[in-house]
This record gives sequence, C-alpha cells and structure tokens, in this order.
Amino acid sequence: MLATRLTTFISTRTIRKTTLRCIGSKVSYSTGSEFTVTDNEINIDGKTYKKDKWTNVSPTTLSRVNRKLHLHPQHPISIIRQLIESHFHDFKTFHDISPIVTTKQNFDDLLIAKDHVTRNRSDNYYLNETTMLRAHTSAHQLQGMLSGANKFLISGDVFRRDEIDASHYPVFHQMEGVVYFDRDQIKTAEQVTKDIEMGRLKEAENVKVVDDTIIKPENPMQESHTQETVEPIAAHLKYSINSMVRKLFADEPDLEVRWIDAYFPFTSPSWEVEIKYKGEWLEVLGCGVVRQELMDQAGLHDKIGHAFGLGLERLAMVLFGIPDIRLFWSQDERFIQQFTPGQIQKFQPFSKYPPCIKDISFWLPNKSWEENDFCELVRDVAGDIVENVELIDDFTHPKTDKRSLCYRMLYRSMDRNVTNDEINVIQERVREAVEKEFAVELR
Ligand code: FA5
Ligand code: MG
Repeated sequence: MLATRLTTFISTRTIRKTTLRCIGSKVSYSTGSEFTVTDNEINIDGKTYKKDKWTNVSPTTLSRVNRKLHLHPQHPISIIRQLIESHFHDFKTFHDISPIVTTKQNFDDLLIAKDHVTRNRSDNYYLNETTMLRAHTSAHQLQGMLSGANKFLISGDVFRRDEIDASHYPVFHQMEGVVYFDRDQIKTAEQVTKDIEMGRLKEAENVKVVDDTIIKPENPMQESHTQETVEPIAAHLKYSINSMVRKLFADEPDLEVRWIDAYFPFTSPSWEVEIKYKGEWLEVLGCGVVRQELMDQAGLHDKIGHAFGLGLERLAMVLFGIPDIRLFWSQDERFIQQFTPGQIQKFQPFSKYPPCIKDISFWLPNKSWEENDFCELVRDVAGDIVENVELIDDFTHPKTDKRSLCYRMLYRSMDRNVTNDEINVIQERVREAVEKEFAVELR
C-alpha cells in the first residue's frame, strides 16, 4: 500500500544539496542529505538502498534527514544539547552518527523481539527490510559501549511515523546517555552516595520532583543483578537526571517533575520522567538499568549500567516556551534570530496567524484502520501547514456495521496568513489521496 503511495504521489524526484541556505545575515541551516528516489531504489548521499515491500519512507521525510538542527549553534535544540553536554562534562560525546541504521541496530541489539509491535511499518520509516531511519538514539548504545567509553552521550535526529499535534513531529532529536560501573565498585556505593549528597546540597527549591517509584515485581530488577548493585545504580541514574533537570530549569519558577514506572525491552527496571507544561504532563525521557544481555554483547560482563533517552524538543519547548514543535523547523528569521548560543531565552511568538479548519469524513472499506498511515499521508500531501489532526467522530452503523470516521484538520502557517481558497485546494488533494490510498468512501 505504501509502496504504491511512493510511486503514486511522489514519482521520481531528485533533491540536490545546494549551498547552505542563508537566513538573515548570519544564520544558515544545513540543507540535509542529497537523495533520489526511483521505482526500485533510494539513493542517499551516494549510497544505494534497494526498495522492497518494507520500503515506506517518503521524500518529505528524506528531505529532513541530516539537517542537523542539533548542531546549529543558535538553534534551541543545539543550545539544550550543549547545556546537557556541559552538565555531563566528562562524558564522551557522539553527535554526528548517521541516522541510517540497520534493523539489527534499532531493534535486535536492544533485545526487541522479532514480533514486537515497535517494529511495525506503520510506526517506522524503512528504506527496506534491513535498513531504516533510526527511531531512537538507543540504536547506537551498543556502538557507544564498544567504543570503550564508560560514560557517553549520543545525540541526533530520529524518525517515527507518529500522530500530528503540537508536541509530536515525525522527525525529532534525542540524546542518549549511558554510564556503567564495575559491579564491585558500585557495590560499595560510595561514589554514588557522595554524588547524591552533593546533589542534595544543590537541590533547587523551584523544582519539585515527585518520585514514588520503587523496584517491584511489575518493574523488576534483573535476575543476574542483586539488590546491592541495583539500588545504587538506580540511585545514580535518578540523581543524574534530577540534577540535570534542576540545572537546566534553575530559572523556571515552580517546575513540577514526576517519575513513573515504564517498560523498555532493553532496561529493567525502567522509568519515564514527565514535566508539567501548560497544565499537562509532558513526557521528556525514558530510562532504566541496562539489560545485562546488552552489556554482555559488548563484553561488559562484570559491569552494571544505566541509560536514558531524552527528547530534546520536549525540553526545549518547556525551557524556551516554544508552543509548537513545527517551529523548530521554521526557516523564518524571526524564529532563529531570537536565540543566542549558550543561553536560554523565552521565545517571543511572532503574531499567530489564524487557523483554517477542515473536516474529512469517510466510510472505511473494512473495520481496520492505521491512524499513523493516515497522518503520514496528510503530512505528505499538505506539508507543515497542517498543525493538528484530530479524530472527532468514530461511528459504526448499527445496521450495515460499516465504520465511519471524521477527522478535523487544523491548517495554519507559522509565518503568514493562509486563505480559505488555498486551503480548499490542499484539502481537495488530501481527500483525493485518502480516497485513493485507503479505498475509503468519502462522505
Ligand atoms: C525511547 O525512545 C527509548 N529509546 C528511551 C530510552 C533510552 C529508554 C535508554 C531506556 C534507556 P520513547 O519512545 O519514550 O523512548 O522516547 C523518548 C523521548 O523522546 C520521549 O520521552 C519524548 O520526550 C521524545 N519523543 C518521543 N516521540 C516523540 C515525537 N514524536 N516528537 C517529539 N518528541 C518525541
Ligand atoms: Mg515513552
């Protein structure tokens, strides 16, 4: 279905890397990878990938590969990356690893089962059956461990087919952190205790951290670990994250942070950290004690480690007060010119242009439905002008048993007024594409 879409909507297209694009007088963004898509192959920066039935990456997404916002010194994503790197100042840093990875790196190395749902085509961007755009920076955990560093940070762009709203975007940036100790060393817990005591001294009053998670059967320690090794490593992890949050948010009045239990195939126990933003809990990172089987793959049999994966956009949204995740990709100089390397400053919204709202309703050919595929199609056809897609009605006819859905699309430009006529043309294209792609009956 998606392979058809690639040929139907995008046909063959070449995007050439030109010189750096200039914004204002000083600002420039990398234009990203150079790529070509033909019926049988995808070529990215001179490397060819044979298409197969797994291929579902679109030129819209490929055009975002290697744009390196996290390396642009004036960009909020890069400012946060640097602040975190300077907090963890003795960590080895990797920030230029290619986002094109093998499925082995993205899944198998991380002990993600062959039939695990996170491998679904509807959630990922595959170049083919064995190659994909990384869905998380965890894809490089093993590589980092094999580098010999016992503390390291990996940052980069990651890609997921996801819902569309103010805090979800199909390309975003993550930073991975991994630390490991000799099991014997952690057993004494001396270093950890010292660190934690220092951390307590520095505790900022403005940041309230609520953590009532405990190691329990539903979120257990691993069989090969002991209480004496897991408790200090978990304490070190929590201390590392909390002290980083406290440092980053030192000037934020009344920040609420909470720890909750989570599950990842590559850590146990596992947690997520959320920050209250505009009255809602926003998830900013996942973390846990690294599965020993993963450490064993790197020959680290006598070590115990923890890892975390941060969403850099999510942190930047709160710190810089950036209300919409699309703004990070804005080429409008009124965005980027507001920021100074090394500094956190509140974003001054340039006038918010009015939205244009359109609904689309249709009968499904059968009852199954992949919302991510729909969102992806909408984004491919409409581009960044679509701010939000929301299901507003899901109805099954009592007699015919046919299912009808209605989605509300909010269109808005970040930098200009859109006209109703212009949006009608886009909406018509979306309607045609949805009808053709999903064999729905438009209402
Ligand atoms: C992961 O990606 C794990 N690899 C994190 C991890 C690393 C766990 C190491 C354990 C050890 P998750 O899918 O929850 O987990 O994503 C991590 C963070 O990325 C989220 O907390 C969120 O801040 C950010 N994130 C996830 N999806 C999006 C998105 N579509 N747009 C922006 N940020 C996102
Ligand atoms: Mg999560």
